[in-house]
Amino acid sequence: MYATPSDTIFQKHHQIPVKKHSLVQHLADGIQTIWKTELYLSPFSVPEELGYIEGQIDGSVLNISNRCYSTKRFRKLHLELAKIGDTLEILHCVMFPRSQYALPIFGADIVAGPRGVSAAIVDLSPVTADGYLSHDYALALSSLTPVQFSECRQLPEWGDIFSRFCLFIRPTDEDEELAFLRLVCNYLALHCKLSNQADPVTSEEQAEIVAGHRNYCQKQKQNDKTRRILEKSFGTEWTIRYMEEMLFDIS
Ligand code: BLA
Repeated sequence: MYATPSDTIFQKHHQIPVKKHSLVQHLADGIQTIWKTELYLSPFSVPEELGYIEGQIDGSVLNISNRCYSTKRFRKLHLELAKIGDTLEILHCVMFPRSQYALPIFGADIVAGPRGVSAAIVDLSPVTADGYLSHDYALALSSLTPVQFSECRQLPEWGDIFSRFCLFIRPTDEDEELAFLRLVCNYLALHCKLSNQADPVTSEEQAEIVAGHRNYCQKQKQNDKTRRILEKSFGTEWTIRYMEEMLFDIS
């Protein structure tokens, strides 16, 4: 399997280590390592009661752990791990830039069930009015070694927020899981490097970026698959609050 896993991430609330799907665990490790290596992390205060959450779904325990940071150019780096009984594991990661910077939104999601990973997605999504990534991002992404996956999945209707570099697949074996892991780490590393060089924009450009962030969050909130899982455990009202305040808050 993959190299140097750490079995202890996100387990401060558990006496017994929780076994994670290896792709989920390795990507969680990889994301945090890159963040710590490439960025200067500051604390981010997670809304009260939303850091670690436990509920019930169809008789199984659902638990969600959130880890957040902020940096000079990102108002919120968010890594969430969710586990539903022994059946479903989810990794959710979004990096929200501060609106003074014309930076794309890094997003990744993995959904792993008993029959393996059903959905693995990564993107650097543009938020400028023209809907395109800047030249430096497009060049850096185009320069990555292309990877072939056997099952590419179709994006839902709300997925028009994603760039042409968005990868949405169902990995069919361990090699493809590893290739996905490497690709996400490459996207993330180049994003951290390019973002470290970004200068603030004018207030006019900032207004456009705020609109782009708003659109990104609105579209993500149309993902009924996410909503349904949360609603089943925690009800409609809580889910609305969680999606608005924790997953896709505007600022
Ligand atoms: C799909 N997201 C899904 C699915 C589930 C979740 C169960 C269906 C899996 C499948 O079709 O095989 C569930 N995802 C969650 C939950 C959380 C979560 C409960 O993050 C959090 C608590 N979703 C994101 C981000 C992206 C994203 C950041 O949160 C992309 C950058 C994408 N998830 C995404 C997409 C789908 C998906 C595009 C497929 C939706 C569809 O096919 O309709």
